[in-house]
Amino acid sequence: MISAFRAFILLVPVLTQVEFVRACEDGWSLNPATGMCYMDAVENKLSWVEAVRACERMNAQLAVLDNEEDNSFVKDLAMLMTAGRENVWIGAQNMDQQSITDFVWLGGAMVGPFTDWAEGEPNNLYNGTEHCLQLFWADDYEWNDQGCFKTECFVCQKPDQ
Ligand SMILES: [Ca+2]
Ligand SMILES: [Ca+2]
Repeated sequence: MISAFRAFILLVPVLTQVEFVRACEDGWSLNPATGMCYMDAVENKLSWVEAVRACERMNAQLAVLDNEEDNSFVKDLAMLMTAGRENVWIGAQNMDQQSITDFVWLGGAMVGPFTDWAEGEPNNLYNGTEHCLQLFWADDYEWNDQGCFKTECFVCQKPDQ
C-alpha cells in the first residue's frame, strides 16, 4: 500500500514531463530524500544473522540507518509494519566487543556520529550478551542493543531502480 501510493505520487509529474523516475519494486517503499528502498511488510521473525541472510536472498541488505533521513523514515515504516508492537532488526552489531558502545554497520563503517539510542542504551544487558542493533518499539523505535539470537522482525534495504 505504502509503496504503491508513494510511486503514484512520484509518477504524477513525470507523466507530463519526461524526467528520471525513482521507484522501488512492489513491496518496497522509497525514501525520496535518499533514494533508498525499504521492504514495507513483515513476513517472519528471525535471529539477527538469519535476518542478514534473508535480506541478501532478496538482493538487499539489513537496513543501514547511518543518517537522520533514513533513520526517521524507517522508524515510521517500522511502526506501521509492526502496528507499533514489535522490535525490528537493523544492520549493525558489536559481536567483537570492542566496547559496549562501539557498533559496526554492515559494510564495515563504525556507527556514528549519527546515533538514535533509546535512553540508557546501549546497555549490553544479560551478562553482556546484547550485540545486535534493533529499533525498540517500547521506546518509539529508538535504538537498542539486543541479544542476536532473539527472533525479531527486520527491515531490508536496496537502492532505487
Ligand atoms: Ca554488546
Ligand atoms: Ca539493550
